[in-house]
Amino acid sequence: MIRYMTAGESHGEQLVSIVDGMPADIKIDEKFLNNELSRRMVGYGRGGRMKIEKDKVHIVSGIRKGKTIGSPVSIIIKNKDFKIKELPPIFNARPGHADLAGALKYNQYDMRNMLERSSARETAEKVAVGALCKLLLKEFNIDMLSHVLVLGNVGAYTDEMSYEQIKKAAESADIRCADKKARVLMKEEIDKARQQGDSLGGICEVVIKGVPVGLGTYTQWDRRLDGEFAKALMSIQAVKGVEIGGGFELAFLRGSQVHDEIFYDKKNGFRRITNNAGGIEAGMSNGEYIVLRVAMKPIATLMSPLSTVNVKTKKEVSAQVERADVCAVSACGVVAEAVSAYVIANAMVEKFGGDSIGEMKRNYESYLKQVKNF
Ligand code: EPS
Repeated sequence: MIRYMTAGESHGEQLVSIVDGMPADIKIDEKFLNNELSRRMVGYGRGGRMKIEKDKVHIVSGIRKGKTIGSPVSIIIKNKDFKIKELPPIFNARPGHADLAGALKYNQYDMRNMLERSSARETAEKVAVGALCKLLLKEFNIDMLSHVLVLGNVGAYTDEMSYEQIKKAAESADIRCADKKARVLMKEEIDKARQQGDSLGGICEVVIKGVPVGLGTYTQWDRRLDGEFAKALMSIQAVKGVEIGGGFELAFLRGSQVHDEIFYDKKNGFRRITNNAGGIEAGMSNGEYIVLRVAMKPIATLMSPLSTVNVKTKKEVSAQVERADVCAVSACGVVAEAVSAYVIANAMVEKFGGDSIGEMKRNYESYLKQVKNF
């Protein structure tokens, strides 16, 4: 099993993660890892912090001669904006942030102690870990994309676009939206929100290609692949909703309109024409593209702050104003990819045995043969 933990505060010295259970012999391409970190940092609507940071991985264990060796991999990312000791205390709790519940839970009046760890700065480490998992997935030709589907009240239209077209279009735009017309309107929305001291959320979609049939299982609740995705995606900072395939919309339709009919031909084996299930049936991958969506709430720090209470004086005040992003939906898609890469990598290791890539590949090939000859 692959497990990981992260540590580090937003303005602390550095972020750290330890990734345990990575198979041996994965080629580590640091350029790829750093490129993944930069994909997370772009995005129209991000704040001043992204101009300060130049995120780069520093791998300090688990690798020798450019390959994993089976022992835990630890990754450090330095914070250029390291100034945690100088930062003033926060007593005016921001609605929507970790401030108040965290203060009461940890018995701390200075809510800087909540802000610093709950900040989405931590997602830099999630992306580094996800990048490592993507290197494992590349060995099995598993690829993924993410794009912005909704930002504020603007929706993108991508129904007629192929996987490759969506990927190319999203990667070429700083807003990470594949629909050219929607991009313009989304940027206008962000500009408007910025002028009004407000913030915005949205919806991102992740599509994963090349996942074999049979990852995850229906036999136990905590081994279902859909459950694993829901947990990983829902745990991203500011995410309030997760959908798989047709998601909530399926509830309004009839069974005959929803379920993906099954066809068979000698050349391609079993196949579907529709994919309302989003590549997962009964907690297992079914061999189709996996389609996931996350809804991100608007950023909680507002330049025109909401009403709140000072936790020391108990008086009504305006919420703390801090430097923040107006909108981080574009970054959220990259983070959603990263945690999805972790879920798939972990499920691959579970199914195909994960001490070395060679062992995994032998088991994988033999399984594919079994499926083909079924
Ligand atoms: C964040 C607040 C901003 C964001 C930050 C998340 O940081 P700062 O308080 O330093 O201006 O830029 O995101 C990152 C630092 C990052 O790397 O994505 C928050 O409150 O969650």
